Amino acid sequence: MSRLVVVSNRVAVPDDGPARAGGLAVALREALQENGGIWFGWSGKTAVRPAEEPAVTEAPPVTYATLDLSRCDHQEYYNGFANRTLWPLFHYRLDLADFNRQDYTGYLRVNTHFAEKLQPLLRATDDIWVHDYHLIPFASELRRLGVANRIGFFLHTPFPAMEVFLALPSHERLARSLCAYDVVGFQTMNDLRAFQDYIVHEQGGEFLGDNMLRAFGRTLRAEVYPIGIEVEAMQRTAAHAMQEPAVRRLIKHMGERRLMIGVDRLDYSKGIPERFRSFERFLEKFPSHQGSVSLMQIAPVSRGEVPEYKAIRSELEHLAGHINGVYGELDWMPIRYLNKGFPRETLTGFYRACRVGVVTPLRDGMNLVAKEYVASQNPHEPGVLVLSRFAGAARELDAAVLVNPFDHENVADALNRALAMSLEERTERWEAMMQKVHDSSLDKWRERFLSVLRAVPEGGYGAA
Ligand code: GDG
Repeated sequence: MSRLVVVSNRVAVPDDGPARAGGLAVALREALQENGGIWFGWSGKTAVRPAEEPAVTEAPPVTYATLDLSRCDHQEYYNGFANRTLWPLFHYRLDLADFNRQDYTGYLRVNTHFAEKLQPLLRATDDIWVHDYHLIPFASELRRLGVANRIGFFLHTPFPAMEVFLALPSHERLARSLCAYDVVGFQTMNDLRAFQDYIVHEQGGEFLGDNMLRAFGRTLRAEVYPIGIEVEAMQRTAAHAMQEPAVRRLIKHMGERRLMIGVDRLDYSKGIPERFRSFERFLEKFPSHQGSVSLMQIAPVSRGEVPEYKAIRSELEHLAGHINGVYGELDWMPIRYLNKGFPRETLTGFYRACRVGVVTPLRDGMNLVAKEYVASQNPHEPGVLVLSRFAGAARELDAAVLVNPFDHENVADALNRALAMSLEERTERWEAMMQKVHDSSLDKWRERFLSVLRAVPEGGYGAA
């Protein structure tokens, strides 16, 4: 079997400690361990004068190779084009997208540099798997350097509707770069259709059937691979986690009162302010829940240097303060807003202890929290998932209580309905969702993608 080379913006180097390795990192590491390979990408560090060559950590059969970024590259590539242009645009936030040519140049520069540094480490038979919007041009840069290996790409975010993508001044260049891959994976059918639509209607590409596309002189496979979680591990952890001190403290403190939980990186795509407003409407509309139901929102800070992320942080502090000030009592606070992260085990215990999981992003590629909440439930007394129809996860988890996160009235009603739901209905919905969570587990996602990538004919589909 050929080696695997994983390329992602951040690399989960084992030396960084177990805390950083989320489910995805573990799954990718396992794939690398099976056949040996390289995990290549940014170290997460900036330097005034970054070393020319990658720092290498050997953990046979896996090699971790990382590069530092200069401050300017970090600003233009990461904080700039990736997180202030592509991220908002791919999440339908044209109002927040900043189209700055200098950032775009920095984005291309880093992709070129990374490709040049990976190329000497490659063997002709390696299969290369590139992840996410930071690295869209990576394959075209490798191709320019003569790399003819199989290269796959998975987009973790949504791919926006054609009219939105067209607003990007560099849309054609990025689409051309996507077509330099042999396999392009999306989270949902919606994303795949948006991509096909753009390729066929804007670029005159051809849909060949069987998920094959021909455009920009290349033939590629574009398909849906919904990402998942490590289901069994999560179920086991959640059952044990009820004994965790933090979880016991929470349960003891809550007594007879009931909790709803939201867990999100502090990001405007996650709809947290809208969620708080809906929760306020819920308290106003159903006053019997005042004093007896709280929303616990865990929101570790992310991308703190990007101005829009600073703005949402202060908006949330203001909103939580306002709602707690208006509705709070001496012995009850409606919103528990925690601006920090928790260990994974504690988090699964929190999921299990909370009657309602509130996952209401305005737009999300998949949203793993939705699947984690479901997998963490006690099978004899499962909680209810309230899920945004704009999360990729809603395509599979249609047995959740689906909501429109922009409609506070709708979400308030759904929260009330979730609390009132009979055990029978909760169990029925939970079983249906568990089935879906199993069907698209993280292992299955990885295996499906890699088996399709490995089936690409030598020299690519064009050569077949
Ligand atoms: C991108 C796409 C897609 C959160 N707080 C804590 C913590 N987390 C973990 C969750 C979950 C992960 O972070 C977040 O995953 P999501 O899927 O919800 O969201 P993104 O970070 O935006 O991820 C998304 C995903 O890629 C995968 O393809 O689903 O659509 O945007 O696993 O549990 N983990 C710990 N403590 C916390 O406080 N330990």
